[in-house]
Amino acid sequence: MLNGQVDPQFRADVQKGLRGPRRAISARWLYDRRGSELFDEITRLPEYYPTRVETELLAKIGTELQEHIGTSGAVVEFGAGSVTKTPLLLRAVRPTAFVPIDISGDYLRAEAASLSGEFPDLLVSPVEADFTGAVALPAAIADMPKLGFFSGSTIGNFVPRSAVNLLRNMRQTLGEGAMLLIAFDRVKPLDLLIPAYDDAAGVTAAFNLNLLERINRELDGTIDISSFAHKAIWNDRESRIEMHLRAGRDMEFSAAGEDFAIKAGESIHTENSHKYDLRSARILLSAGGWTAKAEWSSDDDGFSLILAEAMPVYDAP
Ligand code: AVI
Repeated sequence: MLNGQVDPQFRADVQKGLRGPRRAISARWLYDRRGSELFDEITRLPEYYPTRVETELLAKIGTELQEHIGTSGAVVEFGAGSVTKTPLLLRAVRPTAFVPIDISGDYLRAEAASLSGEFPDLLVSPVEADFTGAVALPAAIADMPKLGFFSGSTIGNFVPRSAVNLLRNMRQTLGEGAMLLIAFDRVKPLDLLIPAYDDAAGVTAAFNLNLLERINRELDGTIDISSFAHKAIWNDRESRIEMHLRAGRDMEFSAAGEDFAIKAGESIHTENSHKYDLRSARILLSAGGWTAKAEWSSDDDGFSLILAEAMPVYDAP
């Protein structure tokens, strides 16, 4: 909902996504207010290692990071940050300015207010925009060296083609010579991966099923949510965890003014979370115009932070 109005893009995505034959709805629609609360809960689950591991890693590499970057530039965060990770980075690199970019003004204002209190000398200048496109940064930071921050391994939620577009747009936003600190979740054994996306308390299931609640609420849907089940599947060929909503019986329902049918066992694909090894992460970065300069990994090599630079582009060889 945008100011009480249904986002027309949500309506269009749901109509197209439910028609089949391959049913899929973009993961961006998982994050309404309830979905964002549930995701917050996910980050605190014992099975969901990425948030915990990235926070530990950031705390550990602070001094080294500062040696690479120096101080006194601007940190530009893609997506409103986390209350723990962002302050860790700001304490390590002590920038002059901090620019969080997010599509949700509410999150941005809350983050800006809390950081201004915590870092009174920091110039906090939020930008309300869709960071997947190129973004105009505030004039006040135009001449400062820039460090982009893209945490959480959110790059994994984009299929490679979109991930490359995103990285290119980040390069355009930050400019040649900028640095980017970006998190990648690594390929790991399935007994760790699957529970991270299908936890014992059922929070990830509720997060996924909330998409159907949202469709019923915002698009006058008649979906029998109790007949759908959350599934987390490892797709080895694509190197990703997929979230699906699987129908437990044949169903007919309407939503967004259209009628749909789904058979028992068929599913709606709702999210991808790609997992990388360091080589493939470097290649992805390089396709997006970024050269990896330094890398830090958790002790079990399950999660990595890569510092990359937007170097002048030379065509091969
Ligand atoms: C936001 N993103 C990095 C999460 C992930 O791990 O892919 C989203 C998520 N989906 C289910 N659990 C977490």
